Amino acid sequence: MAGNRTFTMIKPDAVEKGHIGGIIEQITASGFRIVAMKMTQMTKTDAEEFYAIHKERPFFGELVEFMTRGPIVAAILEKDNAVDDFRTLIGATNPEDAAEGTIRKKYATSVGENAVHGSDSDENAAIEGAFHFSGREMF
Ligand code: DGT
Repeated sequence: MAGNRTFTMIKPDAVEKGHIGGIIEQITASGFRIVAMKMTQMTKTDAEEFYAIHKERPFFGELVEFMTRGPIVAAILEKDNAVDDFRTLIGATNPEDAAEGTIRKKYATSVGENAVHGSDSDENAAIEGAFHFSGREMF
């Protein structure tokens, strides 16, 4: 049986620093299959829609500014227990709290510039994947 899916973005900070390869290597070495992947840049409208759930938070403007300042790598990943296992692999939102060996521990700078996104539920994984990819781009 195929595993279930999560959605990730390698964020602008990690792309700028040349960490795309290192992060993808760690993701695939951890048993995730890449279902879809592309480099793209979010517009302000895209980021406001993607992060609409955070629009009342004090850091919303900063978050939108950050997520649109350069390209990201968006991907859909497949594995049993994909959402939870991926959140374990990336580590805590704040890299200071992230476990040793996690992607955020290795590559993130701060709670705002935290290198990667990982969906927080199966439902959001499907919504976020569909935000970035058409059915023809999923394999
Ligand atoms: P993710 O995977 O990017 O959705 O992050 P989560 O689920 O680990 O963290 P969440 O949903 O609490 O926050 C979403 C993003 O908002 C987070 O990755 C970075 C940003 N963010 C959260 N707290 C702060 C903050 O205090 N300051 C700034 N500048 N950004 C924040």
